[in-house]
Amino acid sequence: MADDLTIQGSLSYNCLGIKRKINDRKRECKHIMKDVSELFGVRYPIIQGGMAWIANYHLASAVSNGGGLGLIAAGSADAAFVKGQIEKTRELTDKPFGVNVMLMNPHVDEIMRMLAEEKVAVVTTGAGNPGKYMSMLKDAGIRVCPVVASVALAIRLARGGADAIIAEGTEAGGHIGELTTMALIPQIADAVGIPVVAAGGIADGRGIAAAYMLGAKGVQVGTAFLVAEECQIAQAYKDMILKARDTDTVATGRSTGHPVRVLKNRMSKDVLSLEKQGIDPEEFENRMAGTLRAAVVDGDVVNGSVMSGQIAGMVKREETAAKIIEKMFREANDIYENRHTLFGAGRAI
Ligand code: TUI
Repeated sequence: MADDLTIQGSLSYNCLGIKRKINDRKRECKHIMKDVSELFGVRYPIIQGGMAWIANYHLASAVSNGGGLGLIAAGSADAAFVKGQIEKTRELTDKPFGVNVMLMNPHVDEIMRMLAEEKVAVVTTGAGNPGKYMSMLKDAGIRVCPVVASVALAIRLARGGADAIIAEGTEAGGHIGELTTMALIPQIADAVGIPVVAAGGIADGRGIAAAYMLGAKGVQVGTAFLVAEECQIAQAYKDMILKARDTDTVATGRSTGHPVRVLKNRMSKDVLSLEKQGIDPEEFENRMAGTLRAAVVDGDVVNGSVMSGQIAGMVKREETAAKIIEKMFREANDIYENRHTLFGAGRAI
């Protein structure tokens, strides 16, 4: 079975994370989703979602130490805050990690300059077009992986030098696009010549295997990491994720053109009603200000924005980030190895 990632020559790990001594001194992956593992220099082709207010140095370093690519979320913070997070992450891991930059952040220019100076391994972006920062980041040797929700933007950014495209379906939590993961991944995979990472609705091995079948070479996972032991959000937020059912999320903000998926609560009910009444977009933004922080930091899951993907209904256990990753990939490998022909005997009759 070809699924080994050789790390710094003398050791390799098989799909179960078991160390094996080998002679090859090259960094080399042989598994079928190797493009993304190799691109980031990580064992598992998984990126942790860059969740604003949530993805801090604790979570990012835990995911990177667990063999995935941990991300620090810049969210709405300034460059000094993000730089501090980078320094703390570097103290906790010597593995590659990245920073997610939400492009609606008012400090985005200074953050991008700081990231180029710090030469972080990977920058992912969300909620916009990062085209104007591409050459600065690339010149600093940074892997740039924009999150997109459409084929058109994926093509533009691939042409502009992106190293991979994170294609995020509307099942995801937080700021979302319109298309589902199922429809988006194959269309983007067909349209670009760089690796595609699937995001939105993935929380177990079935999701990884499905993403691969749709043309992705890696996955991004957010909601499942909300309940990682190293994720420092308020316990009330975690409990709400653990108790959520399949139909418990809703998208607020569709009327303003910035839809955001959250768990249903009093806040979502109120703002959806205000949207129905035709609330002015600026008033809407004011109404939403501080609601994510309220949920994440204060544990106010009644009046706060409890951002979550649709897959929350399947997230039932608090575990370490490393265990979450290992389990997902063990499941994915089992599915892949045990696959049979999907119909017939493999020959047209
Ligand atoms: O960015 C995210 N998810 C986020 S960011 C965030 S912070 C926030 N807080 C309050 C209100 C709004 C945001 C919470 N969740 N995901 C990545 C993502 N990007 N999903 C979809 C997109 C996207 C959508 C349209 C990217 C580009 C795009 O088109 C832009 C263009 O210019 O064409």
